[in-house]
Amino acid sequence: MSKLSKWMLPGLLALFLIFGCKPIKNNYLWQNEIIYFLLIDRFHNGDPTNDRGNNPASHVTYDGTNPEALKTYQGGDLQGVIQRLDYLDSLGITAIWLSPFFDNSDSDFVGWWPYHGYHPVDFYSVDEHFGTIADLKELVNEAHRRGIKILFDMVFNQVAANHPWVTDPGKKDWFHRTSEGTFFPITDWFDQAQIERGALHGMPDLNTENPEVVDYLTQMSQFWIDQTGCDGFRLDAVKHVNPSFWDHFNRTIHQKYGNRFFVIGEIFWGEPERLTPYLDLDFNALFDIPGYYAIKNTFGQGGSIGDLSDFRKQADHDYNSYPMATLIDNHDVVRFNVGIQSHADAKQNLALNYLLTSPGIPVLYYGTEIGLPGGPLENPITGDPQDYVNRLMFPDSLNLRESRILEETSALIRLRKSSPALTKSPLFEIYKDWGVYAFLRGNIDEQLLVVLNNAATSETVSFAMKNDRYAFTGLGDEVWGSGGMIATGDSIWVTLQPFSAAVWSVDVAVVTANPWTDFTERYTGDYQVAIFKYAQSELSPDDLAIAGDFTNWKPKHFPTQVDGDTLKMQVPLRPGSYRYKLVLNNRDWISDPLARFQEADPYGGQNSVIEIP
Ligand SMILES: [Ca+2]
Ligand SMILES: [Ca+2]
Ligand SMILES: [Ca+2]
Repeated sequence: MSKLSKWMLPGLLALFLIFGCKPIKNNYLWQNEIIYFLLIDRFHNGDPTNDRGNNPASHVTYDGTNPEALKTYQGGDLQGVIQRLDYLDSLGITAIWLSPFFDNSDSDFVGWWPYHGYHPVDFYSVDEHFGTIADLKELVNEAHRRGIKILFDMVFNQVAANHPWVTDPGKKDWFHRTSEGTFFPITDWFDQAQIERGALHGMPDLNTENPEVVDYLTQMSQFWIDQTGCDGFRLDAVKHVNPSFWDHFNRTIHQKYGNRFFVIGEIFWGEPERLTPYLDLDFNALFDIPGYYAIKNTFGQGGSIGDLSDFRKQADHDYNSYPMATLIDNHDVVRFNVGIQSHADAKQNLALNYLLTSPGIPVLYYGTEIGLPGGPLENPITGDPQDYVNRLMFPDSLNLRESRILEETSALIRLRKSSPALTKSPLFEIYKDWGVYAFLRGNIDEQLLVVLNNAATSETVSFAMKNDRYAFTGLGDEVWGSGGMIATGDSIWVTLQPFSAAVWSVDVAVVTANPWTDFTERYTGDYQVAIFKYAQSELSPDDLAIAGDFTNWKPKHFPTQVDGDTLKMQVPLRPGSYRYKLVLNNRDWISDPLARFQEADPYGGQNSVIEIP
């Protein structure tokens, strides 16, 4: 590594002025946190006497061969979380989001038990499988003693099918019902009124326009804050509740407990623009679900760094500097490592490198830090839903692989916590191509150059020492990873091992407010060209595009030749298995008639599948 002389001292100041000029929305009080999300039932069994709760049928031990058992309680409880607090403290996380602890139904719902906590029957008590209010208070106190904050998961959209209110004549108006008094399903996922009032997964839908219901839920929430001293709420199913409810609820809570009381909303849409209606409702942060898809597609499903950057650009516009909680997986999706045929652990580690070196409030799903396995959301043979396979019990002891992944994840968390630049500053792009991403994070004290290599091959790239956007004035030590950096003439050369990241301390003068750089058309060594054929004489090459995991599901054009009545499109792809559709005339999304494999898409149609060996 060669060091440069600091020939432009104003660099730090310029960077600060550019990075610092952006207005910060809401409050950033939680930007230093790293949140760990755990399902109480699946983390640790601290008290075997409560495993069967009020109904012995609620618990079937999972032994590795009976996945259906994962539809029942597995024994985890609040005492278990308390016993594992030292583990979480050493992992380095600073806050825990607990799955809902409310007393759940004592019976199953069409074969599924409410171990996850989202089917409450009593909002004022703790489920008997999880423990007592005393356990909950002890957990908050013990966490606080270690400097760890606690978020409760609040369920306001629905209750269990056998909640006593459902049959209470006095509570008839507490639910959204048809004129016949029945609940109705959500059938049109583009009809917002239906999304807010329909029965999600068949559960009775609370009438959150009714002032009695609003008061009940608000007072109940205050009860739990007053009882336990918890630090915030994760608010479930936000898009299924009327925005005016959230506006009122969040402002009421913040008025009484201050803006530091953290309320984070879950709006499960994949498109950044669908989050914008929720930006002015006084949440402290929202989950970056669209960002989850971009991360998964780029680091796990063959997407280019260009796709990730395109997402960032769109989100930067749509989120308008709103604080976002970032993630690589959670309990509602497959674990990151599912469906990745090769280098799954290395790819997950790189995704975590990106998560912990980029802006946002990182949220880790329990087990991700040890590479806990999962499976498809639908059983590939029966087609039945099986989200529970991504919710295995956290193991009591770790094998060598799990220990290694844990050490890598802990080290990354230490890196983020040791560098305020990684938590507080925006991202400024220096270089991007199909597989390599270089960006700056910086503040007045510290400037860092982060470089990621998303290829299965060792890669060397070069970029200008100085151009019309920035000027490097000094290259310092490598503070993370084991890359190589050399400055020659007017260029900086960086070499990175496969699926790896490195961070260098640098001095840079940034001379533009535009954080986006031009895309460099450079393939990494692991790209191959796949040919997609489409026989349709009236289409011109411009009329054919492709969208898939590997384009973050944005239609993309590639070089296309006409051969008789067949169009031949050349698409660069890296080894892996990918889902895609052809897009005709910028309008019609169809499965590929020539694909060897097809599989169901989430909308009742079919995705084509291509395997690149
Ligand atoms: Ca237990
Ligand atoms: Ca119960
Ligand atoms: Ca609702």
